[in-house]
Amino acid sequence: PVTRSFIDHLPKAELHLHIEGTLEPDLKLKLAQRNHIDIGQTTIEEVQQTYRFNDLASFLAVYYPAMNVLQTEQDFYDLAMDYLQRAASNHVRHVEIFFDPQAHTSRGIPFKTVITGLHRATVDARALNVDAALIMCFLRDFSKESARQTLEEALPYKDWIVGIGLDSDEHNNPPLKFARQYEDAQAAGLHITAHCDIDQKDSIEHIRQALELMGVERIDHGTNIVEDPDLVAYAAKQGIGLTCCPLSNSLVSPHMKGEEIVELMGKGVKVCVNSDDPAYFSGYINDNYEALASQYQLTQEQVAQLARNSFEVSWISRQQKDLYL
Ligand code: ES4
Ligand code: ZN
Repeated sequence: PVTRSFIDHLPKAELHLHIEGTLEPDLKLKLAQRNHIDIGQTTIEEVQQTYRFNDLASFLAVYYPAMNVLQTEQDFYDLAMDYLQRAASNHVRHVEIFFDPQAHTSRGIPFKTVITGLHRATVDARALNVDAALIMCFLRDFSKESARQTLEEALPYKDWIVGIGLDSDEHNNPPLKFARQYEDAQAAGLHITAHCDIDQKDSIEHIRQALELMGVERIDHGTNIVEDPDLVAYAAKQGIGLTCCPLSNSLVSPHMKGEEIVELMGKGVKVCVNSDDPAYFSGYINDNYEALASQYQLTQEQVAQLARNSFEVSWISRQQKDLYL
């Protein structure tokens, strides 16, 4: 049996974490007050009562409007710093943080405000013994023209960004929609990953496009790959990372997909465990490890393998990986 203490003390990397999804009810209320924004709730309990979702769409409908409280550079700094402190206490040694610039620029917040605040937090995180990098995501339900414009705005800051991701509503928004932007980002030296959420229409086709046609290095979620043995073999051979999120899975589907995670690990696919949107999905990274390990009776060796995988598929140098492993 795996104890919580074993999980707590295991050094780990977190590779699937939306910074906007770390907005806890107390910070949401504090920022609403600071920025004179009426969010319709005034207590933590009232905010928590809005967190009722049963699928991706109902979650995203609560998630995006809440971001209105984020207005200033300091707001983005405070958001990221609150998360990074929790990451440190979860023994996260390296984190690659997703952010959604279009969720902010589309409501009039300058790109520079967002990235400057987040970047300043990643610098200050070094004092917490957390190495932090940023992954810029395109909103896949926005146009490819909007993605192109966002990439253009980001390129002057490319030294502050380690890679590109794809998130939000997957329905009828395949990875290939952004093939050109992914090529351009790669040409600029950025790593690439994409969400293929669990149990979506066309899951396998989206995973195939992302892996075989676009050459992504990781898939975020992506556990539906088990349905296609050829793709599983390809992922194992290429060292593709799957960034799984058990508690997130269990909130948008009946399962945390533990059987799939264990099966993929057994087939040599580099799966790892992450928290996705921890303020909304009731748990940070160690809670995700604990839920998975207890519900599926993982061994200590399997849990340690998941943590090793998280460093292996991270976007740090081989030399830096060897320091953690
Ligand atoms: C997300 Cl669970 C999930 N799926 C797609 N996009 C997202 N953004 C934040 N969480
Ligand atoms: Zn996600």
